[in-house]
Amino acid sequence: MIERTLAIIKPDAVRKRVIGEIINRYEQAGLTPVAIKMIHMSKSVAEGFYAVHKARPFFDSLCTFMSSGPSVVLVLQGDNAIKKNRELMGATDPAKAEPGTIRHAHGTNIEFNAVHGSDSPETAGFEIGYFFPGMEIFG
Ligand code: IDP
Ligand code: MG
Repeated sequence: MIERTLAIIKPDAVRKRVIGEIINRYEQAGLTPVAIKMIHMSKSVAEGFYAVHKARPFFDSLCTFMSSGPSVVLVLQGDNAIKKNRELMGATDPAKAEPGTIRHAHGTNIEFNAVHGSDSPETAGFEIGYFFPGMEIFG
C-alpha cells in the first residue's frame, strides 16, 4: 500500500553534515521525498510536535534538543512507507540499533538519535499536517 510518513533529520544529524547521506538512504530504499524543508523549530513548536510525550521525564530535554538548531523535515512516500522508514531508522537507542541502520551509523545516544519517523498511519497524518499544508506536498 502506498503510504506517506513524516521524517525529520534532527539537529544533531544536520550538525554532522549527513543530510545528503540520509536522504540517499530514503531514495535508495524506494521512499520518495514528496515534500522537504529546513526549519529551526521554536521550543513551543517542538512541544506541540511531541505532545504525546509530554508526561515523559525526557520531554523538556527532548524539546530543547529539537529546538537547538535547524532540522530537515520531509514527507516520504512509497510502498509501506511508515514501516519501511522505521526499519531504515533502527531502534530508538542507537546502541541497540542494527548495523546498517541510520541510528546505528549516525546516532549518538537515546536522545540525540539523528532521525524521526512516524510510527502509525494516525501519527503520520498528524505529523505531516503539523509541518506541511497540502499545497507543499508533491506526491
Ligand atoms: P522514536 O523516535 O524511536 O519513535 P519515541 O519513544 O517516540 O522514539 O521518543 C521520541 C524521541 O524522544 C526519541 O527519538 C528520542 O530523541 C527521545 N527519547 C526517547 N526515549 C528517551 C529517553 O529515555 N531519554 C531521552 N530521550 C529519549
Ligand atoms: Mg516515536
